[in-house]
Amino acid sequence: NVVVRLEDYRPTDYLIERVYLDIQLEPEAATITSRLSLHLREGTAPGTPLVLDGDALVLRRAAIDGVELAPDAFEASADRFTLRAPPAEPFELQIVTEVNPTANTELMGLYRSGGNYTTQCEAEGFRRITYFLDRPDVLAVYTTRIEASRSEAPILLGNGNPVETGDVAGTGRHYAIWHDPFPKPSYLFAMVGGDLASIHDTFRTRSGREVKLAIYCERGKESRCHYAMDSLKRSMKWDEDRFGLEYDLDVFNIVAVSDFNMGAMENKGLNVFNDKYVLVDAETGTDWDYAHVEGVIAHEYFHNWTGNRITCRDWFQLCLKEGLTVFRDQEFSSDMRSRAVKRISDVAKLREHQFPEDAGPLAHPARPTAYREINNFYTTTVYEKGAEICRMLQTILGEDGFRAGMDLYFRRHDGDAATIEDFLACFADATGTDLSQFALWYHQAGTPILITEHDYDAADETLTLRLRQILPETPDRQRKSPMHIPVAFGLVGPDGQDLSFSRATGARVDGSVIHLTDLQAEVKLEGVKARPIPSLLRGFSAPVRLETDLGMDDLLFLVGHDADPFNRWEAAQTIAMDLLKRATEEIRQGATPVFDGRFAEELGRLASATELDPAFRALALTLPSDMEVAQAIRTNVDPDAIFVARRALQTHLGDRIADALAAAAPAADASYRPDAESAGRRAFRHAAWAYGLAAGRITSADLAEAFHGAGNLTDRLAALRLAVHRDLDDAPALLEAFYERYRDDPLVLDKWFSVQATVPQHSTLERVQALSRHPAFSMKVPNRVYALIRTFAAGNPVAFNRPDGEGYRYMVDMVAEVDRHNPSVASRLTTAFRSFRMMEPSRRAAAEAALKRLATVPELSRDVSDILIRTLE
Ligand code: HT7
Ligand code: ZN
Repeated sequence: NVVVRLEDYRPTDYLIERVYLDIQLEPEAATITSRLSLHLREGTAPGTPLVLDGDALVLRRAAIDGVELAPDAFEASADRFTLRAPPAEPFELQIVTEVNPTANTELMGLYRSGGNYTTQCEAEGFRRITYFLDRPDVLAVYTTRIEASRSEAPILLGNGNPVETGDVAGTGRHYAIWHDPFPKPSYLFAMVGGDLASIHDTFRTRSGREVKLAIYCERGKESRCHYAMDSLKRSMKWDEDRFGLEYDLDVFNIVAVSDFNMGAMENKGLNVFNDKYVLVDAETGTDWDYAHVEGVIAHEYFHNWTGNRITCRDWFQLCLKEGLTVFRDQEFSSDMRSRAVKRISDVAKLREHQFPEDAGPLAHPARPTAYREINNFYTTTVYEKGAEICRMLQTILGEDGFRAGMDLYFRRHDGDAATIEDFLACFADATGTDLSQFALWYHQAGTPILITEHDYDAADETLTLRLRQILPETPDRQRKSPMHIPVAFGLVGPDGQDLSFSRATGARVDGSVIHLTDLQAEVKLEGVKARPIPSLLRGFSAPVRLETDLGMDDLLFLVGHDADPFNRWEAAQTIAMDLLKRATEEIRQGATPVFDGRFAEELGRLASATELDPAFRALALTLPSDMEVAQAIRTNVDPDAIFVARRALQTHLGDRIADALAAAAPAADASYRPDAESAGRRAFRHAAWAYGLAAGRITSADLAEAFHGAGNLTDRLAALRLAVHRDLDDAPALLEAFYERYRDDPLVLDKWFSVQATVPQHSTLERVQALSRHPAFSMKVPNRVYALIRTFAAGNPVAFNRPDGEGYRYMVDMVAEVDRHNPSVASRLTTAFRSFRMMEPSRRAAAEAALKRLATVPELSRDVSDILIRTLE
C-alpha cells in the first residue's frame, strides 16, 4: 500500500509528443500497437531509463525506430515497461500489447459492455491498454486507427475528428482513423466500437462553425436520446454566452453504455456515458432523471474547457477540474430551471453526503496531499465542496471579478496541466485580491462551524453581530488557521421587508457580505431603523454549519417572510431539525414527543401560498434527512429513534396541514412535460400524498388508483414508493404490476430494486438478500449493485444499522464479493461505513467487528483496503 504524496511531484524525464495507436478489436484478444514519439526533457541526463506504467498488460513486441529491441534492452512486467538506455535523440518507441476486453470486469481500460467495446481511462486506465507515461501532465497529440469485424462493430469512434474509414479487403473487417489535434493526457483517450444506434444534429458555434453532434446507444433506444441532445445544444450555447467558450472540434460524440462505474466521462470529443444519464422519456424516466441527464450532459460538455483544454498537473489537483465543472453545471441548471430550487437541492445534497464525509474518518482537503488509491478521491468533497469553493470565490470577487479571473485562467493556461495555485493566481491577478487566506478552503479539511449572536440597540439604531468560527479536528490533524468565510446577509424588518443600514464598522462588510477572516469578529451596523431579524448566510454563501441565536419566533417569521428563498427554506429546516432532535431524545427516554404547533401553522401557510413556486413549496415540506439528523446529534446515534421521531413529526404535521395541501395540490397534467415547472407541480402533489398518508387522509386504495392512473413514471413511482415504504395493503400488487410493466427495462428496474431496498424496516435486509437472487439482478452490473446494495447501505439507515449488526455483516460480505471483479464499485460500497463511529456503542462495536473481518479477507484490492484502513484509523 504505497502512499503517493504531492510533495514528491516532479515532472517526467521524457515527453511524448505524438501517439499513434492501432487497435485491433477482438472479443478476447485485442491487439494494441502504440507508436510513441519520445524525447528527453531539457536538462535530463541522456541515457536516463524510461519507465512506463502498465497494469495487467501482456507485451507482444517492442521496437525503437522500427528495430526490434534486444531482450536485455528492456524489462517488461504486467505493470511496468523499462527501457534501460533510451537514445539521446528523439525516437519512436513501438510497443505491441494484448488485452482481453471480455474478461475485463473492472470496467477500467478496454472492456466489452453489451457486446460493444468501450474504454475508461480516468484516472489510470490507459495503462491497462498500453504501456505509457500514464499521468495527466504528459500531453500528446493522438491519432487512432481502430479495426474490427464490420458485422460485430459497424460503428468505430475515437477522439477528435474523423479522418478516414475503409474496408480491409477480404477480411470482413473495416477500420476508422481519428485524429485529435489538441494535446491531451492519456486519461482523456477513448475509443468505442459496436453495433450502435444513433441520433444526429448540428450546432453552429458563435463564430459560425458547424459542429456535427451524435448520440449513440443500444439499438431500439434511440428515441430516448432526444432530451440529451437538446441538453447538449443548450450547454454549448450557455458556455458561449456565460463564459465565452466555444467548442473546438468538428464533431462531438456521446456514447451511452450500460456497464459503467461512474456517471460519465469527458473524453475529448467522445464522451462516454452511463446510459442512466442519457436515456429518458416519459414512460421510462422520472423528473429526477430528466434533471440529471441535463446536468450530467452539461457537466461533461463543460469539461471540454475546464478539464480538457486546461487539465490537471497531477491527481492531487482533481478539484481544479471537478469542483469548477460542478460549479459550472450548477450554474447552467440554475439558468435552465429555478435558481432557488437548484440551490436548495444542491445544499441538501451537500449536507446529506459531503458534510458526513467531512466529519468522519474519510475527511480530506478538497486538494489532498496524499493518496493510496486515486480512484477513492472522486469524492463529494472534491466535487461538491470544490464547487462551493468556486461559488465563494464568485461571492467574494463579484460576478465581474469572477469572470475576469476565469477569462485570465483560459488565456493564461489554455493547453496547460495546471494546479490549484495557478487557478487562484488568475483570480488574484485579475482583481488585485490577496487570496492566500481563501486558499485554505482547498487545504483544510472539515466543515467549519459558524456561531453567531446578535443584539439590537433601539436607542442607537445599531445592530451588533458577533461571529465566531470553530474548525473541527479532522484525520489530517493539522493545526488549523481561520478561514475566510463570506457571510451574505440581510436584515429582515418587522414588515418582512429588508432593512438598510447606513454604516458598518468592525469586520469588513462589502454590500451585503460580511467577511469573517478571524476566529471571531464583531460587526456594528448603524442606522437600522427597527429591530431586525438577521438572515445570515443567505444563499448558503459558505459551506459551514451555522448556529445562530435565533429563537422559534424569529425563525417562524423568516419562514413566512425572508426575501431570500434559500433562507426561507433554511429557517423551516432549522425548526424541523430542532423538533426532530428533541423528539429523538424523548423517544429514547421512552416518552412520546410533543411538537410546537406553530411550525405546522407556518408551514401550512407557506405550502398554500400559491404565488410561490410549487417546487420550492415541496422542498419546504421535506424534512431534513435521517442522515442530517444523525449528523446534528453527532454521538451515540440511534437510527431507529430518529426514524420514529420523523414519523411522529410527519403525523403531527399531516394532521394539521394535509387538508390544506390536498386543496392546494395541482391536478395532474393531461400530458407529461419534463420542464421544471411541471416537475414542481408533481413534487408538490407527492408531498401532499405523503402528508395525507401520514394523517390517514389518503388510503392504500387512493394510492393504488394514483399508481394505475399515472400518465408518467414520476407519478407512478411516487405512488409505488409511498405504498411500499408505508407497507400498505396494495404494496405487493403494485410492486408486481410495476415489475411486469418494466421487466425488460434495466434502468427502470433499478428503481424497483431501490424502492424495496429503502423500506425503513429491519426486515428489509432479508428482502434485499432475496432480491439479490432475483433473475434481473447481477453483481456484475454497477447500476444494479448501486440500485440495490449501495442504496440499502447508504439510503436505509434503519435496516443497514440494524441493532443486531446483521446489516453490517451483510455489507461486508457484499464488498468482498464485488471486490473480486470490480474494486472501484466495491470501494464505493465500503464508504457506507464512514459514519459508524457516531453510532451508539453496540452498533459501533458491531460495525467495527464487521470491518475488521473484512480486513482479513485475502487479496483485498488496494481500493477497498485504502477505505478500510482510513475508516478504522
Ligand atoms: N471525470 C470523470 C471521473 C471518473 C470516472 C468516470 C467513469 C469511470 C471511472 C471514472 N473515474 C473517474 C467523470 C466526471 O467527473 O466528469
Ligand atoms: Zn467531472
